Amino acid sequence: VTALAPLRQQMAPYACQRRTPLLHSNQLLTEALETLAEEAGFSGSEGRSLAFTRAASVLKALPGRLSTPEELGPLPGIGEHSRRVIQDVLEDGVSVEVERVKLSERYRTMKLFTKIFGVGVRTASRWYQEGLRTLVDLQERNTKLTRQQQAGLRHYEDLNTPVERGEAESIGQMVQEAVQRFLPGASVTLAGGFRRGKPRGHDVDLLLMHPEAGREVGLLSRVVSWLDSQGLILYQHSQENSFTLHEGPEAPGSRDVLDRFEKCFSIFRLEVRGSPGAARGWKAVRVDLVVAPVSQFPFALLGWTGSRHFERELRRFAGHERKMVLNSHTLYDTRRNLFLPAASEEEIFQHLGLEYVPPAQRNA
Ligand code: DCP
Ligand code: MG
Repeated sequence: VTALAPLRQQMAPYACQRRTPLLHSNQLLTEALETLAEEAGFSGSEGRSLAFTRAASVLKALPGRLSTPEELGPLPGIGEHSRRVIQDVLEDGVSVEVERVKLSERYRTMKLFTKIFGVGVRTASRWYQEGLRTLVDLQERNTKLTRQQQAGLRHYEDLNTPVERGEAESIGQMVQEAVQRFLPGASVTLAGGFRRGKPRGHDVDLLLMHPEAGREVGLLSRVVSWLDSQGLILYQHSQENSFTLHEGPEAPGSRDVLDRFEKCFSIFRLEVRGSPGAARGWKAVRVDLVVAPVSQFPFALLGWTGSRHFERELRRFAGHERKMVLNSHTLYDTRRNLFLPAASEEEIFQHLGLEYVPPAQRNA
């Protein structure tokens, strides 16, 4: 009962105060809780979803395997419902509630639809309500699809086949070569899950920047046009930079947008040998290209490395504990009314009064 006790006592309340490795000892439990988090998200219950995500995240930071519910003790961030699920899985190997969710028509359909590039919970939910159940239904009933969703449907299988690290690295290299053609000295950084050490992921997140301020302007459209002319791009839509300090520190964090960097959401055509897609010789891969001005780069890197829960917790910690506004562009101190510049991720953690957490330990 006491095996985990000493370390449990050190469990800090915010995920950004903890070290969360990629591999941990409570996979069965976190999968169950994350299924419920996902299902709550599908139902629009953001609060419930967050509670399950938090509980799962705490378990990921435990130093060992939980074997009895008692070992949990008064661990922070694990509510009543999550405890019940944990107890069920520990005692019976499964949670009846989770198994029921996984089998439910609604959950399965929502999962199928939200796995289409460009389809969020709201659209999937509407389709479900309209009686649509399969990808074939979407085609047969002539469901209105955006250009993005059409591409998502066309490449559904490839885009739901994990991207391997090697594939992410070759795409990074392709982009690096294109970048060098137009702006020598610019850099391409692999962010997202791969930077946290994940061996595979759902997409490739790349940050572009140049060490001299302003030189990055105009780079992305040239790079994308060139890659396109080489037949390497199957789909893309770009978004202009819309960040300005004059909007005030809150603007970039507004609900509807993740950040305001110039970026390109794309699907690359990646040559592959060996499965999958081997027969065809190529595979469709989701790639996000993001351009960060050098002064914002550490914030962009921190924001795009994730995990999503780690990011959410960083921002919550900054706001509640420090009265600061953190986003992927800047850090603003509302007590002193000033922006806190940073030349590295380490400096951002310092400003926040947090111990530095390296990317491999941000798998919250
Ligand atoms: N991100 C975020 N909020 C979003 C989208 C992205 O905070 N709405 C940040 C955190 C993510 C990172 O950007 O870790 C990349 O987003 P992904 O959705 O690609 O997530 P990962 O790269 O972590 O996972 P995967 O392996 O599935 O790509
Ligand atoms: Mg990613």
